[in-house]
Amino acid sequence: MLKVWGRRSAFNVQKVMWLIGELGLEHAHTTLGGDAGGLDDPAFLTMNPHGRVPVIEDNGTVVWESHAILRYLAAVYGDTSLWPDDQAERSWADRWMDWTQSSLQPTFLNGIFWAYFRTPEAQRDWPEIRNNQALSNQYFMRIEEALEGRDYLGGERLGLGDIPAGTHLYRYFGMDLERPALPRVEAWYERLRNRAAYREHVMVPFKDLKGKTSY
Ligand SMILES: N[C@@H](CCC(=O)N[C@@H](CS)C(=O)NCC(=O)O)C(=O)O
Repeated sequence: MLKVWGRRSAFNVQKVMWLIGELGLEHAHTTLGGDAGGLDDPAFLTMNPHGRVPVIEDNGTVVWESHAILRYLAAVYGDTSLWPDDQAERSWADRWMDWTQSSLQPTFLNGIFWAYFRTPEAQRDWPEIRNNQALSNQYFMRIEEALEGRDYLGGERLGLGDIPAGTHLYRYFGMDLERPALPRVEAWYERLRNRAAYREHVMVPFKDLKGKTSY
């Protein structure tokens, strides 16, 4: 059976759990990381020498790095609407995944969620937070534009390209931030919230992480 290691509150784990839920894959989940610790356990480091979650093991194959896991699961268990066989269409999903990991995630998740929400008030670097907020809002405007004429970033149906960016929405809309008008992003978020797997694995309350600077 598919095995997954990670904690439910971890952003990168949520992406993977969301896809596992969408695919309806039977799995065994071991909570690891954060207060549960265990990332420096030698047996775990044998699987992922970086000591980070998520990690999966599937029929003897160990995969770490959330986006590598998403691609592995989509290739093995998904259909072509999730991650198309056509290389041009697939590259559309890949672009949104890679852009999210290299641009949106460092700016929003590290630059706001960590630097603002998870940092005690007295330690906040406001100029840096404001820069990241302006840049994040620009990035969400790029998504707003990309959603013109489509229900999902993937097109008519949920695709792999929706998962990393879509995982941000619960925190982006769940914090007291100034946001530009984003009607298409809000409609996309509404569609995602109508999906049971999104509600179960991404909409994990995060209030207890406020001011918590350690994992
Ligand atoms: N690039 C990696 C990042 C992995 C990562 O940094 N995971 C965090 C959780 S989101 C972690 O393991 N933190 C230590 C902890 O949870 O204790 C990925 O996408 O999987």
